Amino acid sequence: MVEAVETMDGWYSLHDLRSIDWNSWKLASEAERQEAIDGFDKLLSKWEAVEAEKNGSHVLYQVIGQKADLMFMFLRPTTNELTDIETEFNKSKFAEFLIPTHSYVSVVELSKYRPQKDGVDPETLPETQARLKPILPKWEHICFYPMDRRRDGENNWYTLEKADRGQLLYEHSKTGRKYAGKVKQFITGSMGLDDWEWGVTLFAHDPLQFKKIVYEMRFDVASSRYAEFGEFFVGNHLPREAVAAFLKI
Ligand code: 76R
Repeated sequence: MVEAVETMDGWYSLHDLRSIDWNSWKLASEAERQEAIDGFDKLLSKWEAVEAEKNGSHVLYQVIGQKADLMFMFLRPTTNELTDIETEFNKSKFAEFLIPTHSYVSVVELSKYRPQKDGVDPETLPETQARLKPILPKWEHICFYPMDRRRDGENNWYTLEKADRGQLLYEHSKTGRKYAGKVKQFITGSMGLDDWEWGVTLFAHDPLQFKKIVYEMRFDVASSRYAEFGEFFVGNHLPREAVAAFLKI
């Protein structure tokens, strides 16, 4: 039996994707639409206040293509707070015009593959805590997809020794670091929480950088031999101030 790796786990994460029912939105009265927009703005302000207090974080993106229209990513200390957000949102006027299309539950994860420096537990470091409880960037573009580590005959991540997995992830991280300032990544673990093993959420100023990093990483052994990928969702940032104009009929 090979050794697992200890993970450091931070805030719980919910990716929540919705489509807008544009027909019923158009058929609604001006007053109803305004009520929906105002209520949504209130919710966004409430979530912004939580973020300002560093008790969580969230982002909102407009999804490209037909998989959804809106993608939220919420981070909170507990899963109860995530269901509270969902329930309050579902009861809102705006939600009457939304169709849930996809969701993903996970938790911000860092792993302890690297040997401890000077006997200091990395989890106690303020920089680790900041990465486990991050304020999500509001960069122009987002890319979200789930992935698994392969367990197929010779290509089984889960029968590799820990040191070998650590080495492959170190090499993977060298590719990742080439994209410093261009791509920001958040790895959320979802074993026991959702259908895949990890969620990958990337932020970029230029969406082409998603294609470049994912393409380049396909050649890292950690991905070429040991990764399986799910559906991709890509979007453009939708700031609170732009929501009313986006919804205007
Ligand atoms: O601890 C760290 O964050 C630094 C080293 C590092 C680890 C341990 C790291 C760095 N990653 C790690 C773990 Mn990653 N990462 C992905 C994807 O599309 C693909 O081929 C893979 C999807 C991307 C794009 C990406 C980007 N990484 C992981 C894990 C957990 C593995 C496990 O435990 O088995 C997954 C699933 C995963 C997947 N990674 C980086 C990046 C980038 C950009 C970096 C550099 C971050 C930086 O140092 O700034």
